Amino acid sequence: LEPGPKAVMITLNGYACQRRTPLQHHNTVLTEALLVLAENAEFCEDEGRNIAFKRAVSVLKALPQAVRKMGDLQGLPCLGEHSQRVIKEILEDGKSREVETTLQSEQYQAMKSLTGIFGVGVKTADRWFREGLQQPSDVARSGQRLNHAQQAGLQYYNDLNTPVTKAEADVISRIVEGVVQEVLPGAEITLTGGFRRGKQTGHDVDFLISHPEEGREEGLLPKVVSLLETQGLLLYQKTTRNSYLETKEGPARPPSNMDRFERCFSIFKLERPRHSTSPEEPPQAACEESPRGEDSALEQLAGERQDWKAVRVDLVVTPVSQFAFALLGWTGSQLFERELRRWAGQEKNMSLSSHALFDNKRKQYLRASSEEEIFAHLGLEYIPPCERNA
Ligand code: DCP
Ligand code: MG
Repeated sequence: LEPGPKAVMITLNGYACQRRTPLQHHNTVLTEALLVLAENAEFCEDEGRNIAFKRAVSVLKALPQAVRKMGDLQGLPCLGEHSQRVIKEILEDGKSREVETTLQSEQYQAMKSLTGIFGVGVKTADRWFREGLQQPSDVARSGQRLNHAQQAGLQYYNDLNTPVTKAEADVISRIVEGVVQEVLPGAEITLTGGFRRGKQTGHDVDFLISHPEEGREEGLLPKVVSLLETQGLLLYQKTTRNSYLETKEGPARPPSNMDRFERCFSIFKLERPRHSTSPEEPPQAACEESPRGEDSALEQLAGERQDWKAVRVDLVVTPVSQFAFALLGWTGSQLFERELRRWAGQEKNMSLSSHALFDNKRKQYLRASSEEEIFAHLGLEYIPPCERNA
């Protein structure tokens, strides 16, 4: 047999935090298909399957070229039998029947719309679906008991399901910066989350707030929130207090995934630019029609175009001693974070959180004032934010 074109075998490490994963990659047809299955597994509360598909996706994202034949996958980690079957079908037929069926299923579509409501998780969405609700307007009509977050989620459904642009994130950065400076001169804000990884759009805007002098950040957030409210900039907010406690024995096991910083989940009321007079102004892209326009009957003043947009913003306050951990923990991606914690636990017998790194063997905390130091403590090569898009 004639050998085909010479195969270049790519090797990749097994943990996403050992790999460089750029934002732009060469296998979007495959990753988008597998992400549908990952999402569907999440809707079915099948955590194992959800993670398995996400790991497969992250391996494909890290490849330096497009996959053309199954042989290209030889030796790659995290590609389970199910993922391979889907990939094979797409390489041969251009699409996967399982993915198509999933996309068309009533349950998937309903769960997608319902979990798209801010404040609604998989459990609630699933209960509503079983009660016959399929979309936000059904929920609005049904007279369900809703908490404040869910009420806001319904009310601003269209805006909150329209991607936030980098330009909008920059406008919000300037607003937050101004308010924080007014409350506590010298405090610093840092844009984290997807935007720090180089994404041009996101579902929200994430900030860390800190002060170079330990302890000065205490009591800051309620004042920031109250000033934002006075200025009419908040449509919704829920502030929770810091509940992090460090003990000599290390973090409680299993360490909670959720961090314990003082934080504010909010919805900003962001003025839309009137006329783009200077190139520095945010582009009018912010004013494009929502992809879910058919639901506009909901709350957003039926058809009436508002001169503002609702945008989800998370404000997280960290003492400067925990800043590097908070930065690493809030930059994401979610899978990258998960893999960092798995690496720490399984390979290094350490516990990593957004607050600290604890060496379980030596029973001591490992301090760090930069992300680079944390990677070094973990015995990992440093991966910059723009290559953490696992
Ligand atoms: N994060 C986490 N666990 C949480 C909350 C957040 O690990 N419970 C981390 C990982 C995320 C980052 O914080 O990447 C920000 O959370 P987002 O949900 O905002 O995720 P992204 O900013 O990455 O995505 P998007 O662009 O959609 O906002
Ligand atoms: Mg985000």
